[in-house]
Amino acid sequence: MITFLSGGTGTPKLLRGMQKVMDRHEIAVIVNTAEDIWISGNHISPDVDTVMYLFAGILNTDTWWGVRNDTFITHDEATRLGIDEFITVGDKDRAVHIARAEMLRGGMRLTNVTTLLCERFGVRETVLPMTDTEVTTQVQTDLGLIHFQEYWIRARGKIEIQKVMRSFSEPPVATPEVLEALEASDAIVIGPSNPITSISPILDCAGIREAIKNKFVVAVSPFIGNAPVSGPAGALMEAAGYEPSAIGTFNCYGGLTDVFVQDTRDPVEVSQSVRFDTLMVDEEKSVALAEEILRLIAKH
Ligand code: GDP
Ligand code: FO1
Repeated sequence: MITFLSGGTGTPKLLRGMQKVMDRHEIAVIVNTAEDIWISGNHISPDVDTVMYLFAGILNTDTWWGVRNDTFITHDEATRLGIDEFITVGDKDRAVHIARAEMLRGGMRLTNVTTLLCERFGVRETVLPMTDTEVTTQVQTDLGLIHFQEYWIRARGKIEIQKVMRSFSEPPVATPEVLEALEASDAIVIGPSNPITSISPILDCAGIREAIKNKFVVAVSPFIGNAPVSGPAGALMEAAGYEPSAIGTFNCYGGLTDVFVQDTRDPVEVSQSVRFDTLMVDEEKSVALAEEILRLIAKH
């Protein structure tokens, strides 16, 4: 089994390829939940949903969030009625958020809620939230301390970030299911996700670093040069005190990485790195990178 650490865009692109070249039951994904947010009484877990929809074959791969061909009737009507839904929620997507919120309010753990939803979508891979504790990434800006989604979606990432913080009711701990998956894995792949808002929240759950310390860990850079392939990783890396590059990413993973994968075009040099085409612009590219990574793991 291989366990992947994932956010909601870069690693899912790699998983799209892995699905085609691995036995799907041999894929486990530990997913970031620090971008989760309650909207209109419902619970959005954007990264969990993206991974789940990908495996269910219904993900909108133009945006890498939401359900393909979804409608926005409820969102439009709620907005007309004066509800401040700054996140555009699709109707089918919302049904998942309603179901999740109901189950959470009923006292279920997010892990069990996710397993149940995955079963209902016919997902064969193992999808595990990093923790059952609610964790929220917040950024310090001139508007004050705001939820990461307020920064990225409402402010369109156009305001300066002074600091990145995480809040929680109690320190997040890796679930038994997460620790079991790591233990049973031949290798761990840290996909090309945002090191600050996707991977660090996973690594910082108590028990995870310890569980992967002696495993074979491959990490893929989400940066080419000084810019991420997409999204706000550059500003977040700088706010967290890291260089916005492959070197900053490597340093952020604090010695956990055995093999570091950089893009062939990346002018930045990282020791211990191997070079592949990591720009997954289509399914074919995702499959090619997945195959290269599997070859690395087989050679180990
Ligand atoms: P988020 O939860 O939506 O922020 O998604 P992730 O954390 O999973 O991924 C965001 C990161 O994916 C960004 O920093 C991008 O640079 C990176 N990314 C997106 N597409 C690609 C790609 O095709 N190749 C590589 N190497 N990185 C990518
Ligand atoms: N991202 C946007 O930029 N705009 C949206 O309106 C938006 C809606 C949305 C709804 C459900 C969902 O699961 C994700 C959604 N996203 C949207 C993605 C968004 O949450 C972020 O891209 C990631 O969390 C960033 O890491």
